[in-house]
Amino acid sequence: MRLHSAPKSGNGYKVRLLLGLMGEGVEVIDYNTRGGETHSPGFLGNVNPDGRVPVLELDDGTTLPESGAIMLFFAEGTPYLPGDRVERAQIFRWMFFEQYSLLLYLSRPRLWKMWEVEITEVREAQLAEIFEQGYRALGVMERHLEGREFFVGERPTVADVALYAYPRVCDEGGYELGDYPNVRAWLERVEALPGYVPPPGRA
Ligand SMILES: N[C@@H](CCC(=O)N[C@@H](CS)C(=O)NCC(=O)O)C(=O)O
Repeated sequence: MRLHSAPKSGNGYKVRLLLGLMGEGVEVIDYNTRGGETHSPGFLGNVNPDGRVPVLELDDGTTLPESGAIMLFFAEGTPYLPGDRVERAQIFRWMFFEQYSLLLYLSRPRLWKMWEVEITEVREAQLAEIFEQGYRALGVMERHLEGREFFVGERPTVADVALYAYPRVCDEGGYELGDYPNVRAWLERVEALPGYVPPPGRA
């Protein structure tokens, strides 16, 4: 199996973190997403028609894009994805929340900083909206974590791994977590798990 990824990809990091926590590893092939490598005809035709990483390539050549799908593939049959129907549905709920309400808002300011994108007036206005939505999503997590150690049940699941990646590096885009003590305590709880792997470029 091979994981197609990119060095600074938060979505690729989610998969590497889950594998680390599970005591497993995978061969990683890194692309230069900024240079457009994931939009070459070869990549679009053979790896992912969406032009994005991560993509898991199975030994028989089957390709599986989307960090959530890849994590569910690896977590099946482990404590990271329990068998109980309600617990599973709650895990999916948080993974869908991460993709729709959190990911883009937390990743975009970081990406623009990393790529030194010029902040025009239009982008300035977009950033204000992005930060508003990003802090709203962090507020949802903060409220849910009140009195809880992890997002679903009493122990870490694939939902925690999915939700962890972008809040952990959102300071690189200018977010501050000072008003989110439950989120900060939960980040530290994840960091204390055996097999924890730090995000790219962070100790
Ligand atoms: N929903 C996808 C998002 C994947 C995604 O946005 N990947 C970024 C890297 S973190 C990418 O490949 N960007 C390159 C591009 O969009 O051209 C997932 O969770 O895997």
